[in-house]
Amino acid sequence: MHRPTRILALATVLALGLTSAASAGYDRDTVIVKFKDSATAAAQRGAVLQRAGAGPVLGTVRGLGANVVRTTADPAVVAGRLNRSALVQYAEVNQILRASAVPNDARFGELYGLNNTGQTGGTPDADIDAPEGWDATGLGTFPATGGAKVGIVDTGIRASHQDLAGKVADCAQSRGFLIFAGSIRAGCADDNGHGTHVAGTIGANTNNGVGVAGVAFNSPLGICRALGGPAGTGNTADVANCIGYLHDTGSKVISMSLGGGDSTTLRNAVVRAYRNGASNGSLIVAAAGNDGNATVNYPAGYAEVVSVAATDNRDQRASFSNANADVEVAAPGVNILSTWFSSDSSYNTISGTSMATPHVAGVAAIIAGRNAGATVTTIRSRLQAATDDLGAPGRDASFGFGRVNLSKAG
Ligand SMILES: [Ca+2]
Ligand SMILES: [Ca+2]
Ligand SMILES: [Ca+2]
Repeated sequence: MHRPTRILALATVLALGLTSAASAGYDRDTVIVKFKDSATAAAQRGAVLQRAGAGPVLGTVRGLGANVVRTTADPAVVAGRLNRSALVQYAEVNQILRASAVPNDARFGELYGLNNTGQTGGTPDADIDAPEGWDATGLGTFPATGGAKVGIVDTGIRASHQDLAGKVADCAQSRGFLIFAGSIRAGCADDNGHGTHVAGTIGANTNNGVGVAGVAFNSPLGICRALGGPAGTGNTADVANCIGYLHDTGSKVISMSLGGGDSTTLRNAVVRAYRNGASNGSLIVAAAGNDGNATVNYPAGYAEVVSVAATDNRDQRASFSNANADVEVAAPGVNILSTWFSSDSSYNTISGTSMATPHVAGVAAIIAGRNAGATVTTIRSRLQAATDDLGAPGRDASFGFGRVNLSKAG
């Protein structure tokens, strides 16, 4: 079916009030105790531990003389008992420290998709494990540069936004063939917001003290505005034109939060950019669609393109998210906070498979950055493996291989 189609940006706008919260915990099996220097006899120490419900000693803390002691009781209670002993200098619970790669961005705590502590009423850890993933992939010091370039076909970008400044490496538009006669033109300003939101999820300036964090914050962005029509619409030729531009300017990953009908031109653009999965190709990710049924949208539906479904803060399939055999991975897409186009310090919370797609593009970019020179086929298989299986065991229509998890990114 090669009917002319209008391609629609796939987002629905929702408002949400948010609170931030952080939970601290401690190891349930151990307690830390330091005896006074006067308590030298092992039998004496052992008796104190036994009365408090602790023991045996598992080890010591290097250079401090403190012991790590096993307990089957509540470590907080055990520590309290030990602290009442005249032989104990101090005792305390063995606290769990948060992953070190927690950035200082003012609103990071609202990004449940990156790190879910239950702060939006969801399930803790229903997230992409971004802090753990940044640590595991060597990004825990928040470098601003050095990542694989990500191309975005969308409504453009507010390049002067405080969380996007300096991110745009390539900027162009293809819009309205009656206006531009099919050529790529300069300029990628966003007059809609959708593209700026997507860009922030992929690559917002991170650990800069303000706003949000991006998944692949050290990736430069290639921006091509194809959805310049009313309400975030564009045509097949414009989208295909942008795919060609972003591939030719070196984007290793191309993110498309859009969808519509099948088209020979669109498919040919995807096939050309994918390069049969070779090392000179671009990995293409696209939104599965917001019809809430089994509809297959394009470009997601092409075999060359990774189709992305949306989850919520409880790792459930979003009610609007399409489910079909082509869905390849899932990511958070409900009530996602990101950068907005209306001012250099504006943010907005919206929903859609459009919002899930850039989470996946970010994970793919980090994989591509760690595997420079690898084939797109290899990067794609590593992306499929960097997931937590949800729903029916194995690949399924709602989640594909599962919700992406950056800490599994190889
Ligand atoms: Ca930021
Ligand atoms: Ca596909
Ligand atoms: Ca599954």
